[in-house]
Amino acid sequence: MKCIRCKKKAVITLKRHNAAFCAECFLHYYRNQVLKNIQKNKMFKKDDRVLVVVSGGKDSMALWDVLAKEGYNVVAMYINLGIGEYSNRSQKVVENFAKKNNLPLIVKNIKEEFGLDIYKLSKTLKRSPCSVCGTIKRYLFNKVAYDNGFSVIATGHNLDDEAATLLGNILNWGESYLARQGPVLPQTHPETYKKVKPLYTLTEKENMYYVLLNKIEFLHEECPYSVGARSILYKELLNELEEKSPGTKQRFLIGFLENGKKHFKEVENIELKECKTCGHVTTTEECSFCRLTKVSNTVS
Ligand code: Q46
Ligand code: ZN
Repeated sequence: MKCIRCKKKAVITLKRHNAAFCAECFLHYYRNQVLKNIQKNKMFKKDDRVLVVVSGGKDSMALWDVLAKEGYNVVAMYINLGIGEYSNRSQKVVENFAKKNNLPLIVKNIKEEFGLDIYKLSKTLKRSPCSVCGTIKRYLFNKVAYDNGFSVIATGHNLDDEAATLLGNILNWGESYLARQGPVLPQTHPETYKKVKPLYTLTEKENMYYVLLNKIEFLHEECPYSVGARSILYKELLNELEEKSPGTKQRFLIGFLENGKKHFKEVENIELKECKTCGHVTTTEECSFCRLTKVSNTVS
């Protein structure tokens, strides 16, 4: 098969676009997609300070690399979640990349800095590790953005992630979630941040090709707590559909964003206040991060 752009031998086929590319033209297509997503959705400009959340996985590593190469003003942030060797290995990957490319990186360690243990907290509170982890990550992203004067937070969510989230939200008729789902989550308060997903039209596979072609080191293993997650089941189901009908995921997500989303409204108007302990913005008297820290002090 020939590359649709330069007619040289193709090495990558993208069935959903009915296209094939050589390595060079694939990278051109990839960069164009990212730049188009940023501009079309007014995510950020060249002079905005962007905090890029990185985990060491292929998606966030691809995002970090492409934004840095395109000249955006990015600083990466990595959180060591204290999940055994998985966390240590991912931290190494991220630190190596920053060092090799001379890029700024902020590292937070939830055990060492805050005494938080996701496993212990999830057992004590009878909550899933991912729900505890989500609370901690959301808080720290906002805190780091606030303390360091960033204007936007970017994450490596891809088309597969977004389509799986959409399927989950539809199966549960999560009206508020559906109203909010999209590549840009606007800022709702001076202390919360605009959150953007520049890779939302690119698949996991395309991100994988990007890191492989650029010889970017990444962590191949997934977080051990992701095993059995509902989102993985949704991804598998969507992959089956995609296999039989290429383009399904893209039609599902983009069709929703363009035609479906407008029919959903945020149900409640949440009032934001200051946490009585840390002063950061929250919906309750004390924010969930400070409550976790207190529980953690009683169990350790
Ligand atoms: S890191 Fe955290 Fe994920 Fe691991 S514990 Fe769950 S939420 S699966 S993106
Ligand atoms: Zn607080």
